[in-house]
Amino acid sequence: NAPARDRLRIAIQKNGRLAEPARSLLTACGLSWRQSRDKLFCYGESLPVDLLLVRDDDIPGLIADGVCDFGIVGRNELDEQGAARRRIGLPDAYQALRGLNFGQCRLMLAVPDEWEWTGVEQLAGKRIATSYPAILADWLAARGVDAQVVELSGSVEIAPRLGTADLICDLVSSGATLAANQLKPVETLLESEAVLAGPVKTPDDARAGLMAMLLRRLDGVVKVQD
Ligand code: PRT
Ligand code: ZN
Repeated sequence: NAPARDRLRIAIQKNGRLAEPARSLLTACGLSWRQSRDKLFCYGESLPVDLLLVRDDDIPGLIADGVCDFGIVGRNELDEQGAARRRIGLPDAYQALRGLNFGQCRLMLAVPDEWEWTGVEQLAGKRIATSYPAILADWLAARGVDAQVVELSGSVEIAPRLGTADLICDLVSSGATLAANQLKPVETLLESEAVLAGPVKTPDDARAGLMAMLLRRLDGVVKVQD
C-alpha cells in the first residue's frame, strides 16, 4: 500500500502536443507552481498540488504505481497500456475520469492508396505496423481476423514503403502524414482525446478532498470551453 500523502501529484507531458494545453487547463483550474530549476517537478503554490513533467508513455504507470494521483494523457496511450495489462492478466489500475476537449485524433488503419478496400476480411495474413499492438490485437481478435501485428515505436507510416509491413495502424489528425506516405485511412479503432486519468480507487487520506475539488473545478472549466 502506498504511504499516505497530503499533497496531490499530477503527471503531465513535459514536451509535446499535450504539454501546453494540459498546463493551461490546470492553470485555469486555479493552480500555480513555483518553477523548479530542472522543471521535472513543479511545487504547487496556490494549492498543495504538485506537477510531474514526464514522457506521456510513463503517465499510466505512474498512476498504477501510486506515484501520481492524476495524469493528463491521450486516451490512446491509456487504453493501450490498459489493454496490454489485461492481456497479461493484470488488474485495471487506472481509469479515464474526464474527456478534456483537446488532443483529438483517431487511431486508424491505413492502407496503400492503390488498395481497393473491401473490409476487414482483407486483413487475413497481412502484416500491420503499429505503436498500439494491444489495442490492435484486441480489435483484430474481436473481428476474428488473423493478421500479424508488427510493433514499431515510431515512423510507422514508412513501414509499407520499406516492406516491413503491408499496412499500418496509427494516429491520424489532419491526414496529411498518411497522404504524404501514399496511404489512406480505412477503419477507425479509437476516437481519442486528452483525458484526465486517475486511480481505480481514491486514496483515503487528505488527497481525496483535493481530488474531488479539482474534478469540480475541471468540470466548470471544460464546460465553459465548449
Ligand atoms: O515525448 P513523449 O513520449 O511525451 O511524446 P510523444 O511523441 O509520444 O507524443 P506526442 O506529443 O506526439 O503526442 C501526444 C498525444 O497527442 C498522443 O498520444 C495523442 O493522444 C495526441 N495526438 C493528437 C497526436 C496527434 N494528434 C497526432 N496527429 N499524437 C500524434 N500524432 C501524430 C501521428 O502519430 C502521425 O505521425 O501526428 C501524425 C499525424 O498527423 P496528421 O495531422 O498528419 O494526420
Ligand atoms: Zn510518448
